[in-house]
Amino acid sequence: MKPTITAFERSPDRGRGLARDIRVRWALEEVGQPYDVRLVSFTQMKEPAHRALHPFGQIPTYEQDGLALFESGSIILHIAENRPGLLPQDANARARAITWLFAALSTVEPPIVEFTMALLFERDRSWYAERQIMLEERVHMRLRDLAAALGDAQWLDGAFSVGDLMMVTVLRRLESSGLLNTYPTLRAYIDRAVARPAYQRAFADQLAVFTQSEEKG
Ligand code: GTB
Repeated sequence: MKPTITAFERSPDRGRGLARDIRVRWALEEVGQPYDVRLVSFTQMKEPAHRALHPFGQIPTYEQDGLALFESGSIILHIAENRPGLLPQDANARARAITWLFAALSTVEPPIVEFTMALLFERDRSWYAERQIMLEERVHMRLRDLAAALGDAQWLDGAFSVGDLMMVTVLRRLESSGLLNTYPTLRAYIDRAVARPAYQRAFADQLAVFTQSEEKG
């Protein structure tokens, strides 16, 4: 059975690859697994039928053969563990790739999300400018260390893995902020990753959903 994932019926990012179903789409494309997509509105996401799949009423979810998962990290790890292409065979290398997946989610993503959410929703607050300096520096701290860890390598640890996939989707959230401008190796890392045919297909499919929703009005 093909897996079914959920995605925004009309994504607030206008299909620019920022909603987290891109991670799942990209992982499925990398391993060559066809899938179906069920689109959900913001209202449907909070209804019992969707909450039965996702306790927090969000996307993405993943269903296949009686298994239902939520959390993009858990979903892409499941995909990577069940089909070749995103995790190395060697046990230690595999553990390190999974470590980068966790690092992306628990060490790099939180300051990026906090920074970008403040940009979007807190601009009118009296304390915005002062706080943003601190949030920006927290992001830079992670970007500096990540750039040092990557060095001149193509990927974070050997071959492209689930860790790179997650890290790149996390970093892409900074695209419009300009914060990546002073990290040429991270810029090249992201560009290398998004040039992968699997990413291109995932992006095009996500964008098509938004374009079609606009056409319907
Ligand atoms: N930790 C969960 C995971 O990794 O799967 C987080 C899931 C999550 O945040 N889902 C968001 C959602 O369903 C969509 S991706 N939000 C609706 C809600 O909570 O009611 C987050 C997102 C949304 C929009 C943009 N954007 O417009 O740029 C970027 C990211």
